[in-house]
Amino acid sequence: MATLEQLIPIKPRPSEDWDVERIRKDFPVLRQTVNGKPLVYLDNAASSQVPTMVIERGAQYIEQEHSNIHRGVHYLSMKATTSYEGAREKVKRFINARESKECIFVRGATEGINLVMYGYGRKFIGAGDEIIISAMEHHANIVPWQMLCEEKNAKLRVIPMNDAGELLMDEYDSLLNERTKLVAVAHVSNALGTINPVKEIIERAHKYGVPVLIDGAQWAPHMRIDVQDLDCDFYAFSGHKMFAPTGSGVVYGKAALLEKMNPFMGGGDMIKSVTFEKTIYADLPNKFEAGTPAIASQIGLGAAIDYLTIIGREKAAAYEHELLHYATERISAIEGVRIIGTAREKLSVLSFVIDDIHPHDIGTILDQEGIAIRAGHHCAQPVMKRFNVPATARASFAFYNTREEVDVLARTVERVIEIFG
Ligand code: 7TS
Repeated sequence: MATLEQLIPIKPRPSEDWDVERIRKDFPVLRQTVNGKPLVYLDNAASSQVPTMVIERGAQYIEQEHSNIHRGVHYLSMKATTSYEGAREKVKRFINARESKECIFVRGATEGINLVMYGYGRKFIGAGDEIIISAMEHHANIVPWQMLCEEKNAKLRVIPMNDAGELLMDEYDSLLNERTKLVAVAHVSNALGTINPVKEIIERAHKYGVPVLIDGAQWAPHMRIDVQDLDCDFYAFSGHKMFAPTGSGVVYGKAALLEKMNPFMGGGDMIKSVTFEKTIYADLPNKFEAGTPAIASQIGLGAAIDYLTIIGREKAAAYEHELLHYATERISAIEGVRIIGTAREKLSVLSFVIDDIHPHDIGTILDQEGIAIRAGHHCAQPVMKRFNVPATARASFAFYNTREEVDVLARTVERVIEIFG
């Protein structure tokens, strides 16, 4: 059993002047009661909530701009195109890409990873080649690579982790070789909360000339992304986990790589010219955006980026860090609770199990008290197997959660133990 000190993520920084009650007013969904109790929303790693500013921007598009982009010469189409491309500019600044054409709009991290698998993997990975992922990947960063390996007769290699849920970097070194053609790892594990040393992972892969895809689905809502500083080759994330509507998301790729990749899907908007003999593809980013995209959602993502900028990402992150620290302290102090994922560097996620109580039962009783957590394998079944549990209960935090909500969670977890004990 780990000591309390080991369970608590390092260095909580002061949250200074974070006015959480004011922030909460920005999120209408939080005002409701569930089963007669105030909603305590702790399922942010699955989907975060949407602030009024983002809702209003989406409504404004639908009320005043709704039209198809890139095609029309008419007023509304031009307005919609400007807003959609404006959102791309915001993404570019948000992740510090060199050029906005490196930011491809997709439905979410899953689609982004699949785009790289189809566009890059199917073209450049062949028989006998190897792809390295980690032991803590979400299925979205496992299954596409397995599909590719099956098709191409390539091999999937997996970086193992220790009992705290930290990658074994020496093992990573021993997996890298001249057959390695791609490394794909999560920035943050959705099941454990571990922050992976992605800069180091990228640097070591680049020594072999191997491109690296980072699955940033759990990092993007919380921390600054700088794709140039990371020097990652691809970076994927989902809008609905970062205060934007579903259907929004981004996969960043270095222009030189995107240029030489195959398109993901064929159709309208991704071509320069089409004859029955030959199609010439459009330039970036359109080459990867076939058909009518989720215009309203991506504009919403742009507004979510604005929102994060206004409230201050650094302050939000510091507050969240402190909250995770507090929650870890409270939950791990309850007798019978075991935290799954005790890495030194963690973000936002607190997974736990209670002896002899199935996480679904924990989730159901918490729901009766208005508390939304996730219970299950979190689309990370290999992680469950590694820790020898069928599932975990997972509370995941955002900057609008409060210490009082953590107290309610802790009290209710104690009640669960009383009921089943
Ligand atoms: N990668 C990671 C690390 C994730 O956490 C998720 C979703 C995905 C990829 C896929 O994102 P999507 O938006 O394309 O679905 N994670 C979770 C979760 O933890 N609970 O529900 C979805």
